[in-house]
Formats: sequence, structure tokens, C-alpha cells
Amino acid sequence: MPDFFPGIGKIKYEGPDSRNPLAFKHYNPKQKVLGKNMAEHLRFAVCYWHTFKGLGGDPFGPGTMIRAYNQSSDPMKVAEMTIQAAFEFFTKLGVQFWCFHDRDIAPEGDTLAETNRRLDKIVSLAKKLQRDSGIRCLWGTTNAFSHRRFMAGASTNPSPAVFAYAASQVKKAMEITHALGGAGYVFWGGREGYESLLNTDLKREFDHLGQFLHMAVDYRKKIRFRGQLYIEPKPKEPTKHQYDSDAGNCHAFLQQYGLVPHFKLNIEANHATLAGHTFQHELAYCVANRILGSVDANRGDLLLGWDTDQFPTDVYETTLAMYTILRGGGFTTGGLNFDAKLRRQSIDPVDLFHAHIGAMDAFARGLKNAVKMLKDGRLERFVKARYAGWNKGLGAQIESGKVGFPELERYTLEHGEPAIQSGRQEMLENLLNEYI
Ligand code: XUL
Ligand code: CO
Repeated sequence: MPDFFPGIGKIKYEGPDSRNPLAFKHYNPKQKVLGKNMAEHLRFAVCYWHTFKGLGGDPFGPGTMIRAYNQSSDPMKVAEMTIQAAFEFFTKLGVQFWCFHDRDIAPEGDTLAETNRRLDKIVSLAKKLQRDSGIRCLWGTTNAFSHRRFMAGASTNPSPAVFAYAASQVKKAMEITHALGGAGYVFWGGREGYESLLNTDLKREFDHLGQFLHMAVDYRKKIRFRGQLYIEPKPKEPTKHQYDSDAGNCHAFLQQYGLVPHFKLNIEANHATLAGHTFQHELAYCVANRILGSVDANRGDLLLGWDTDQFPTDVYETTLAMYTILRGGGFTTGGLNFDAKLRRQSIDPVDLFHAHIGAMDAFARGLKNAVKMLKDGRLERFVKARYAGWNKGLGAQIESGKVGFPELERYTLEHGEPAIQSGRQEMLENLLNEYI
């Protein structure tokens, strides 16, 4: 077995007093909280694309990172070494899951048939590595946004032939995700959107996207794939306007095209902020509408307006996220996938460990804080009390649909100016700090 991360052993939990940068201070996978252990609550996944294929390139310069597993002129040899390195990394880090795009694990060939043969080869290796390590696939997906054929979209392309190509890719990607026992399958519409309405038939493109996703639903059934299907919202980048722009917009789309029973959402923190929302807002919207599926855990930079995909370190964010996720019942098929990349100057393989250890500890702290919040119950009690007026009298009559405008006018004429109450935001913010 080659050793692509020499000198680094299995990362252990050493507790909050440890000074070892290559140890967990908070993530203790076996520790029981609220009836489940931490690993079962958090369901951490490493993403293949940034972690093993990203080398620090940006629009101003090529990659800065040199990796032992991509030192070959044969792209299939690189693919084989990379998947071995990936499983070595997952095992040493101690995550249970991984996520991938088809194009991350195997390079595209000259024809679709050749591309699929290459995929099969790497997938059989991945299956063996999964079996030997016990690490599972959280979700798979296809990359239908990098190749030039997809420059005007995949399922929303003006050309039916490109739509067909995208369908062929998704078909194969669903098959291999199924073969790897994937718990889910993600649709992120990288170029499903537009640059200019001057050349775009918006209605037709939405209809095609709806049809495409119905084909995916049918095919899932046909191959008896049990994984949950997800849509991952993002408002822009690479397109100026992406169709699946935020949770509310995706929900409306799913309802319009009769897809609600088949899809849940994969919420990414940095996509939420690009859409002008908080991460917690997007999670709370999904919980309220029972469409929360999985999470791409990362963060943006308040001073930069693009998808910086940084590793999550902000304990306020992770606390509010875990509080919202737990209140929604926790993960079932989904988990926390680190769709995050190293900064360009973090060139060493060990930086991949530092990044993931910090992110896992940040979410473990978030989980512990959220459990404190739930057990203490003061926040929940405050919100309950704030809406108590709806449980009886006038509120109950409105909610049960027994009254309309005329009755409400009569009530107001009779009772006059309503009593109002403080929202106590500052007090609640202080309360939140008590748990953090
Ligand atoms: C892009 C993004 C993707 C999806 C999978 O911003 O988040 O990596 O998660 O295609
Ligand atoms: Co993502």
C-alpha cells in the first residue's frame, strides 16, 4: 500500500486541553449526545474535487500545490494513485463518507464509451477501497459544467443534443453512485442559467430542467437506486443568473414541476451568503418545508463577493446550523460534506489535515452548543411564548380559518389598539453567547 501522507498517523481525539495540531479537541466520534454518537449526528464527508483535484489555481495563476499522487503523464495512472491517496486520507482523518463528481475520479476520454470504461475501472477500485476501509459514499454527481459542450448549460442548453449528452452523463453517474452504495445523488446546475436574457427562452429552459429531473426520477426507479436525490441551490457563478438560486426558489420549482416528493435540498453555506441569506436562513427554510437533505459545509469571506469555499471555522455559524438541523430532526441520508478548499499558500499535504480537523472540531463544538441550547430550552420557550396568542381565543380562531376580514374588523373596532411586546433580540443574543 503506497503512503501518500507519510509521517501522519490516524487522527485521534485528545480533548480540549491538547496542544497537538493534528488531534481533535472536540470531535469525539464515539461520544454520545442526544441518544446518538457524534459521528452519527455529523456524518462528515470529504469532497474529492477540492481536496484531491484542486491544486490552488486561481484566475491569475496556476496551481501551487504539488502532490505525489499526480506525478505521472498517464491520466489513468494519476486517477488510480489519487483514489488510493483519497482513501488513505479518509482513513487517517476518520471520516465515514466521501462525495465525488464523475470527472473527479476518472478523466474524460475521446468518446462517451471510452469515458465510461475509464469510470468503470476506477469505480471497481473504489469499491474495493470502500470495502477494505468501511468508508461509504454520501453522494455522487456529474460534472456537466466544465466541458465546452456545456458552455450554454446542460439540461437547459438550447441544443437537444447537448441535453442528450448531459442525460447520458447523469445516467452513468447515477449508475456508479448506485454501484458504490451512495446514500444520495446531487444536482448542482453549474451552468443551468443564463448570461443574457437577450438570447434566452427562460420558460423553455425551466421546462427542460423539470423534464430532465423527471427522467432522473424515472431512471432512479428503474435501476432501483435508493439514494436520496438533492438539488443544490446557488444564485450565480459560473452563470450570471443560476436557475436554482436559493432554497425558496428551488422549492417553488419543485412544486411547479411536481418534483417535491422526489427531491430534497443540499444547502451550501457559501451559496446561501451569495444569495443574500444566512446559512441558518436556508437551513431553517428547508426545515420549515421538510426539504432539508444534506449540507455542503464551508464558508465565504464577508469582504469578498464570490464563492471562496473556505473551511468552516466560525463556531457561531456552526452552532446555529446544528441547532437548526437538530430541531429539524437531524440528518437521515445526508451529512456534512466539506465542499471547501485550501488557500493558495497552504501548499503542503498536511494542510489538508489541518483544514479538515479544524472544520470537524468547529462542527463538533456547534453540535455540543446546540445540544446545550436544546436541553436548556430557554430559547425555544421564548419563541413559544411569543406566539402563545395563537393558541387560544382570536389567534386560534384565525388559524382554524373560522374568521375572515369582517370578523377581524369587528374585533379591532371593539378592542382598539393592540398591546405590543418587545422582541428582546439583544437579550437573546446574550443568551446565545452563554452557550458558546
Ligand atoms: C459549486 C459546488 C459544487 C457542487 C457539486 O459551487 O458547490 O461543487 O457541490 O457539483
Ligand atoms: Co457544493
